[in-house]
Amino acid sequence: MADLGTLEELPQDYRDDMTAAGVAPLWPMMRNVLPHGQPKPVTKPGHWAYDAVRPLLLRAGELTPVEKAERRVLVLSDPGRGPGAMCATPSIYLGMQLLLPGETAPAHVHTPSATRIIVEGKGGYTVVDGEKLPMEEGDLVLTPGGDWHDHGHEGDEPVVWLDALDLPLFVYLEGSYAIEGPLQAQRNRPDASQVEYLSAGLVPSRLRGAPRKYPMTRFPWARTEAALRQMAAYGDGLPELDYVNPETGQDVLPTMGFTAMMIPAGATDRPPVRSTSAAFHVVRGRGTTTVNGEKIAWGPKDTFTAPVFSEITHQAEEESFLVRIHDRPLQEKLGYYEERAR
Ligand code: 1HN
Repeated sequence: MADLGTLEELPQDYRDDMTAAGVAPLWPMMRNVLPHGQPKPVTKPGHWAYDAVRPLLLRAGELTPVEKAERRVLVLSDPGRGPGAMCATPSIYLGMQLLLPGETAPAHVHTPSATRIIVEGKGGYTVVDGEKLPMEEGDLVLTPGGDWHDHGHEGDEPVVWLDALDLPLFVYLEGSYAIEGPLQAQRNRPDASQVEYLSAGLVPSRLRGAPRKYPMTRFPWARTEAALRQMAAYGDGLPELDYVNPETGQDVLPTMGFTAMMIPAGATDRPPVRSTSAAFHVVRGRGTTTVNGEKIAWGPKDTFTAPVFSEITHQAEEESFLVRIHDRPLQEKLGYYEERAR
């Protein structure tokens, strides 16, 4: 391996002249941006126990009216970047959002894509481009970049969901912005998961060739769980299901991917090392995950994260259902997604 030297080895007058000219030598900094063998992530594993976050979120509900907050959210900050970091991994932003009965969160549209996994409460809904999407525990709801969305609440208890956005990428690219607008008129019909895409393997015939870019923006949990259970009963290995666009079979969003996992009580999952970063949301269950030797003991509704290239081992104490949020779609588009055997 070449010894690339240090900045300090260079004469001070040369360093001053470079600074004045707005240039810098690459060689002393080369390994910072191109480490050997695999990346050296700044990101550290994070764990947000729902029991700890929930009271803080409810307090936000007392302190800050939704009209003032636009979105009432507590951001889950990557421990490697410290408090206030607007990301949980380099590509994934996570936040816990609270909506109280009768509240509405105003309509806006933005460049990043947003997704929700519903954590607790009944009666919440999101309107995405005029389509009203009911939010039930464990549902995955998409608001793809460029789609108008507002939230509402017709129930009588707090509704909480986990937001996952590809916001950090857009911030890095200086491409993140929003436009505000009036609440949307809602089409008076059930969402596409209950009509056109009610059944896996069936798509509406007359739309062939001209479907919406994001035809299905709600994935009801009940179906996901039923499918996982059937795979556990009749499939090989631990059941995992990827969420896909029913018209294309491709990932549901350009940069973020979602994988539902079931780990039976007592089972261990030891996936390959992946080049992706990941966030895990526990829909139900209890267990332990080690991320690069660091132990995370999780329970229902908790969220935890793993940096890129992590060695991850999950052990379920109880029958557990997790959703893994990752950036494989982005990495595949960039051409560097990789898995390494352990
Ligand atoms: C956003 O639009 C929502 O629509 C939630 O609920 C969280 C975080 C950053 C930027 C936009 C929402 C967000 C967000």
